[in-house]
Amino acid sequence: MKKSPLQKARAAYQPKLPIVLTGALKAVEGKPTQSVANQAEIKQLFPNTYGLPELHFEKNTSPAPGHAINVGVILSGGQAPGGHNVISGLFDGIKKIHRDSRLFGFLMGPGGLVDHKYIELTAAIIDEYRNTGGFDIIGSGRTKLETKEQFDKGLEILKELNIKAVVIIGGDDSNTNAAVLAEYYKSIGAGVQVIGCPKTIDGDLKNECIETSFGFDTATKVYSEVIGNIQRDCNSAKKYWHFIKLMGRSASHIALECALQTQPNVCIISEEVEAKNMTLQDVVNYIADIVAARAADGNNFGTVLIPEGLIEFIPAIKKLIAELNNVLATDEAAKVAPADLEDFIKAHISADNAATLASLPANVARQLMLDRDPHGNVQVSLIETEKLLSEMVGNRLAAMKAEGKYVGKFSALHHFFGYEGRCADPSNFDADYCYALGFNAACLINAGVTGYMSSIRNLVKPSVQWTAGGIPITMMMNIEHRNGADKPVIQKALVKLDGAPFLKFAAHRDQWAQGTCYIYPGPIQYFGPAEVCDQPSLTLLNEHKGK
Ligand code: FBP
Repeated sequence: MKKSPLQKARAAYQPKLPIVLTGALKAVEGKPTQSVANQAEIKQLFPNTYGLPELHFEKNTSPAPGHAINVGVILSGGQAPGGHNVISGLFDGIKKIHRDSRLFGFLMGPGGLVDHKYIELTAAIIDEYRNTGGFDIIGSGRTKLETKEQFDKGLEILKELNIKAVVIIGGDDSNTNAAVLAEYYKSIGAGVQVIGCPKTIDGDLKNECIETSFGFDTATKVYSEVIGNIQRDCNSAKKYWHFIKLMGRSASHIALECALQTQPNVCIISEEVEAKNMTLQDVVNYIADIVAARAADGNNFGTVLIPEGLIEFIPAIKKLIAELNNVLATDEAAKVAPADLEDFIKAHISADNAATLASLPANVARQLMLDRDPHGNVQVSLIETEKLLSEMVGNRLAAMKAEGKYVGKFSALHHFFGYEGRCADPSNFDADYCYALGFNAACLINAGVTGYMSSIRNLVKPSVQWTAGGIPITMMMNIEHRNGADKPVIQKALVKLDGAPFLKFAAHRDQWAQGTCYIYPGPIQYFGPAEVCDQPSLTLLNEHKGK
């Protein structure tokens, strides 16, 4: 594979492992845990893996000899920078336990386990991918692992390859799968451990014990660089409003982090829109008022950050989606021919929801009605919210002009940043964090546990001071209504409106709206002083300051 000069230099980067993971270690058990909600139901569904204690690793003075072990690894869901380092950390971790340990990668996501598609990840392959972005080492996919047939089919190949543990690198849905798989294999005495690793650029897989998901740091730095470049452009030409949609299926962590990094004129936070019970028109009016106020100062330009998931948080649309999901999950709907599905849906939803549906542009309504990913999520990345909002803002400004409330010119440009950042080479933070997550997963396997997520904490400190351990996945679960039924799932972490990152944004946003206070973060730096290269996200820093 031909490499760029930066790739060559970057390949030599040695991720900084937390000191606690560098020598012999022992697992120390904490108190038994409970799920975040619905304790009785989750306990009943996970009788073998519920209530396990948290674990943390400490140095050990009398290490036990390690045994060779075969491990499988799966990359699941959307790409996130650092996935290759989780795998290289895992590889180095199991090799440290015993040099004859072997790592197998299942291809194209959880489907590879079920379909028995895999490769052995040798040292030569791993070395090609250290510190690189992407998931191309084995590919990723969104197959949902949920049926006994899938689990049993997977077990056939695990037995054939003598694999004793599977590491699933994924977001909330994929780690839910990991918990279900762990429970099933334990219940039948399969002798296969399952360990999860917290991945997603969306940043919504986090809680008290998982400080951040990997990939968020790099992706938001890439988006912030480009937003900064756009801001410099618009402050130079002074003639465009840029409507920028940012990935993050549900929560607005990405938009909030980018706002903290770049200080745009407007940033919408979906969780606030929901809390204030705002309509789409309320959001439009809010933006139009800022455009008009800037125009009054002679500033006919600006930036608007829009979280990808906004549409789902507008209460009326959220209600509509919930009913659509229920209707789509019925046996009756399953029998309807695709061409007749829209009419079927319209005939089966309430009058209120039908009115909301009719108020939306046809392409948005279609997306909400028909497109779902395998986990039942609306594919919000396909909805052009940035264009929808700018069109509505344009209409609102025209009405304000007619009333004499707006004097200015409004010319909008549109951007969607998502795929640009998901496969970037990991920042030093993500390179170190991911390597530690993978290495730590090997330590959890060696400790003999199953149904745990790899947990590396103390992340605002230099990486050598990070702590390491494992969190029972059932601890993060609650019951939610998905695809027409109540299911145990990992609770998504939304932006907290009383949390330090949002409060910091809220305290400054009026000033950023009227003034032009842009920050231009510039590109990720891999070599240079620590204050330039090793800074964690502002979300993480503010959350820690707020404690
Ligand atoms: P994960 O939750 O699997 O990490 O994926 C996150 C994400 O990047 C979202 O931000 C986005 O909505 C979605 O994936 C898009 O996925 P796809 O490219 O498969 O449509």
